Amino acid sequence: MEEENRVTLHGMWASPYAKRVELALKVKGIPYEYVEEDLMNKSALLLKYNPINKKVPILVHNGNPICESSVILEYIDETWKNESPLFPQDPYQRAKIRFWASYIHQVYDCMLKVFRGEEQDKALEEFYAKLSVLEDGINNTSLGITTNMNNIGMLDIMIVITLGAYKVQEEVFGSKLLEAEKTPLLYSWVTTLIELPIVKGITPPHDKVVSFLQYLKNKVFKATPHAN
Ligand SMILES: N[C@@H](CCC(=O)N[C@@H](CS)C(=O)NCC(=O)O)C(=O)O
Repeated sequence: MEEENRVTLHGMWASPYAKRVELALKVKGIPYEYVEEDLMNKSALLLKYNPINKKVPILVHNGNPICESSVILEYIDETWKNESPLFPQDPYQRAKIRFWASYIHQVYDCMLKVFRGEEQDKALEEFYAKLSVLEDGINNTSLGITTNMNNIGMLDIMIVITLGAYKVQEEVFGSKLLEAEKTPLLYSWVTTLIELPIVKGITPPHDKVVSFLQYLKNKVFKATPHAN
């Protein structure tokens, strides 16, 4: 790796936020070093680079740390302007993508509530309602969601990291999350994305994810039911 264009990603293998960044780096073809962080015992570098939130992901580019996954994704797109743009050029189209990216993030937050098991029926209802809005967004081109797998963009990254592990999540948490009958376009979008080699390349092994989610369910979520 050239010294003047050195890229390091500090992540944690199960972190969806870090996975968003990892996928963006792969889509852009940017060589990088990966540093796996132990979040129970944060490294001196993690604390130095992200003293405010003390979280991963952190991208370090030529010694400069960039924190917060959405900020990092925009930084990557603005810095490596190659033929694989994550965002469109036009400001209005960019604004729409940002809007839906933040909406997909809300879907993720809602899914976490389902996993935590608090007011689960209400949380599931809210989750399905959000998926249905996304389905309408895909169906209606003027709303700005496009699902063109030839060029993976910001929304592809957001949706595949949020819903791509739906089968494992359904297995561990026991709630149906994604169904072809209810949201066919969304289902087809997600299931097409998870089969792409670039996505498979960043997907952790099934059994490892099952064990991790079981640990979250039985130890972490039970101990801290209302944390974010
Ligand atoms: N808003 C942040 C969230 C990042 C985040 O929550 N990272 C988690 C891992 S999934 C973390 O580092 N947690 C450590 C901690 O909370 O102490 C982003 O988008 O990057």
